[in-house]
Amino acid sequence: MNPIDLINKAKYILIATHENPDTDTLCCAIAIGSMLETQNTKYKIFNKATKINNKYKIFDNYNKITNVLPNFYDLTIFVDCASLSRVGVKLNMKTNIINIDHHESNDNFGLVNIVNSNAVSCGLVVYKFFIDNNININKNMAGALYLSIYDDSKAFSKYSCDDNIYDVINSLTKLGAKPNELSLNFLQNNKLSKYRLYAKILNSLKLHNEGKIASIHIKQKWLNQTQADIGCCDDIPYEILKINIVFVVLFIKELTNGDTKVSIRAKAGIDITTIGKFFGGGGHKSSVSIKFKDSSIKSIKKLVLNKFEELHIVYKQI
Ligand SMILES: [Mn+2]
Repeated sequence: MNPIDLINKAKYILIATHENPDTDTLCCAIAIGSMLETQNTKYKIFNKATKINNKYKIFDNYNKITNVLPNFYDLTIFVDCASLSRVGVKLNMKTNIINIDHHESNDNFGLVNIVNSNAVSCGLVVYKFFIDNNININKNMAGALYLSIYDDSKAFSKYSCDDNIYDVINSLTKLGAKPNELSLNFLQNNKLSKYRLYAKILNSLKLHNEGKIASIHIKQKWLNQTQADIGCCDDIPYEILKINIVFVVLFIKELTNGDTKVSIRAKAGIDITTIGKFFGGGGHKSSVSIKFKDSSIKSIKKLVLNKFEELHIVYKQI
């Protein structure tokens, strides 16, 4: 099945992004939305969140992002979602589905699956989709793809960045992405509340296994105290990984519904996929996320640390 045919014959398209959105999922959706706009196709970008960071206002079609599902849509394009459930709500599954992603754990849930687990960002997969199908990339699309690649590659610092990424970035800047403008409007535009929360998270830092594993956490009450959003410090595990003795970081978050999420990040060369799989989570080789139906940070931390010990992940791989 050709994805372009599916897009052309659709009357209303829903672009679905994942829960607790990051820049990759939102910017991929913005880029695809821009493409639909140029061909006058009706669409909305769905995200479960009630509030989307207004940094994304720099994109023309920011107002297409909504947490209200349209009454009718006949095609759903998922971006940066390893599974249907990543969206966080039940969507109309009677539509055709195009699944565009880069997660190793993607279960190919679409009618069409455009999945490349070697890509450091879903933005790279979307870029290739545009190029392969001779889709014109305008300034809005180029800027969005630039940011999605910049953010998911952690500023081109991840081990999985290959030299192709620089060719793509070069081409995106030629197509109108302006790194300096984007950096001023997007990267240097954080709220003060982020740093209030950052300080609390840094204070929670504990080292385990002679410092090879570090853990940090967020408590719900800190979000109230600082008025910060839960996702605004998602870059902090990468900061902790910069500590020379640390190889793995556990970032434990109390969620509003009483569940707990553990995001695990590892230095290049350490494969933590087995930990993710064991606890029913998903992700990539060096980054997995797991949800627990339990709100005790202490007991969950112990559970995960014991599993690391049992599987000898850190010791065997260093
Ligand atoms: Mn991604």
